[in-house]
Amino acid sequence: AGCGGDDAGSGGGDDKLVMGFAQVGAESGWRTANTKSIQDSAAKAGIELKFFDAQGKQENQIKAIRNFITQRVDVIAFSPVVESGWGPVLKEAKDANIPVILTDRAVDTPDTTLYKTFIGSDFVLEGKKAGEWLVKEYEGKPDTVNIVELQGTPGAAPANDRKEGFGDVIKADPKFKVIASQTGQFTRTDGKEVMEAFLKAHPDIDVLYAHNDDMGLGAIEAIEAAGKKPGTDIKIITVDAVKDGMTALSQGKINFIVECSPLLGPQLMDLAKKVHAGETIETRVLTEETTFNQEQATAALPTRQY
Ligand code: GYE
Repeated sequence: AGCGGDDAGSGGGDDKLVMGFAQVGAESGWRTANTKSIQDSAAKAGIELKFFDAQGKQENQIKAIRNFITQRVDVIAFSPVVESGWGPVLKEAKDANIPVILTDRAVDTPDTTLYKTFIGSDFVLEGKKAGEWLVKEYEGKPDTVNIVELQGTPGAAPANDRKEGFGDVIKADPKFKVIASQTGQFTRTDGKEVMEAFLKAHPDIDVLYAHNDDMGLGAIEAIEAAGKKPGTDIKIITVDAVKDGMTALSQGKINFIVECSPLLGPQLMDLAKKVHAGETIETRVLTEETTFNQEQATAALPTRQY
């Protein structure tokens, strides 16, 4: 890594780019697919990857980034657990002249010179797509629609933005009522637990909006255990479109999924190489995504990569 003679004696004389990557954790099927994409594409691109799993904790990620700075990696990439609190450590990386690439999730620091680019989805748009499906589904039906919401990790960009986008669309019609909204931490276990509590407190739930497939899948277990039919008695909208989610959608247990692609690895490696070579890159790289209803899920499943 690096330039100049600091690789002398390393044997092959190759100057491999070294990337430090601080991952959120392993909370969901999405995350597992994302980690695999990053590891596979680093290997393919000939990039040496120092991979760190922060187990859902911002403090762990900050420590990992400081370690990467001390080790003088060529590029630091990470998916910030939450949006706030990154100013100081990003400043340290900048002062050390190590470029930072944000992947998947955004930070809220106003100083955008602290990172080179942000690659990932538009989570507000995902929330809007979920809301738009719901508005269509209940078009011409005047009755109140009781909605419960399972939010992602508190403070995480996809949790904040998916809530916002959805809320913005459904607020246009007062018949849509969010009667309960709580975090399910993006995990199946919490999704199930919180849904159990929702079901006990509210006998009249029409719709569940879950910020990811895993929480939706956990909630399905709770709904079935309560003697109700997921997808029929309670309509379910989720985000991600991982294989397990798509399977449930094609079985009629979920009604609509907004896709969020975890396959960010190839683009990340490409951008890292460009940044390292001193090329200017776009400061925002958006992921291309679609949505799935039940028929579309059935058609897409056989070739689904994750
Ligand atoms: O939707 C969820 C994961 O940051 C986009 O994190 C990602 C989200 C994804 O835990 O399943």
